[in-house]
Amino acid sequence: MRDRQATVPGVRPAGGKDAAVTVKKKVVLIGDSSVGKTSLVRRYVFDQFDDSYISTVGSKVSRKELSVETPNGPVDLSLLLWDLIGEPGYEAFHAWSFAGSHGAILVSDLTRKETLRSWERYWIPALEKVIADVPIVHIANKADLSGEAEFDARTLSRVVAKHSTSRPSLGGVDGVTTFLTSAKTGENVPEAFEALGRLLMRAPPPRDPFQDLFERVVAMGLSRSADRSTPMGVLDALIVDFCERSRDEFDEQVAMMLLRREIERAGIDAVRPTKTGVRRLIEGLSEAEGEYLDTAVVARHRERRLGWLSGLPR
Ligand SMILES: Nc1nc2c(ncn2[C@@H]2O[C@H](COP(=O)(O)OP(=O)(O)OP(=O)(O)O)[C@@H](O)[C@H]2O)c(=O)[nH]1
Ligand SMILES: [Mg+2]
Repeated sequence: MRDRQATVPGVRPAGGKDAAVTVKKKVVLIGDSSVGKTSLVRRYVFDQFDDSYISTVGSKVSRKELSVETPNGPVDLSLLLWDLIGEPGYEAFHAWSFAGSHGAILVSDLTRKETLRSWERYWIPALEKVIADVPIVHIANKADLSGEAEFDARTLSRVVAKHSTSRPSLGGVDGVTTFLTSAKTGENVPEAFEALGRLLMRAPPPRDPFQDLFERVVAMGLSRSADRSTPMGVLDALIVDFCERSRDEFDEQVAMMLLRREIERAGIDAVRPTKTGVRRLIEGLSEAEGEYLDTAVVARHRERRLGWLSGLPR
């Protein structure tokens, strides 16, 4: 995300009442597949719910405006909600997406305890590798299925307390950072997002102008060392490679839309990609890049990507 700084439309003395300030914040929604990340965003942004399940390929970004009370008056907050693929195999893409985030929403599924365990096993360490101490709101979703629950609010709080102690801004000084939600009924959904909004406004503004750049460099380093020994690993590398190399051409959202289209055209199931499917994607991406890049550059990209593929077993 390029525009990470607060935008201040209109001139207003600092600290005045009736503030006309809009602050933009990038928030990542993370957690295992099918915990309900997309459903939570859909409920919060559009007040809708859908029982069918379509796994998110790559990422989808939605925007939600809200007003947050601060000691200096109300602040208009624009949340850019990055809803990410929940498959932990997309390590490089996750690292790449985390860079520049101001906060996170960690989601688990109340009916599957392993989704809570994977916070500690995968999501929290992955996030901490890329970004510094950012506010996090912790959600156990599908509260409407309480009869099938495999853990409760106390277990959730215990897990959160364990990893919050070393991170001061996660301590929830002025409020709750854990929620039992239901994207289906809407229970606690706005409350959870609004709690993060308040935490974001409480946390100190980005201190270091090089922080974004630093996080991006860390993320790219992690992406390069990610496992490419499986079709999913190569697909993961391809997604980052395409997004990163099209940064000069167009916005990340556009890159992701293009990628999703090519992934679909290649007939790839992002949960179980095959070598043949990934090869088709490489050719599709070359074709797409041919529309706006030099032939020599397209050929270089294609060769590099086919090189990753050649490391895979037949
Ligand atoms: N009963 C119930 N079902 C839910 C709830 N939230 C989501 N679901 C269902 O759970 C399934 C998965 O939801 P998604 O929102 O697509 O999950 P996700 O975390 O985005 O999954 P990935 O994109 O694969 O990472 C869908 O069938 C949803 O309808 C909820 O609060 N209650
Ligand atoms: Mg999803």
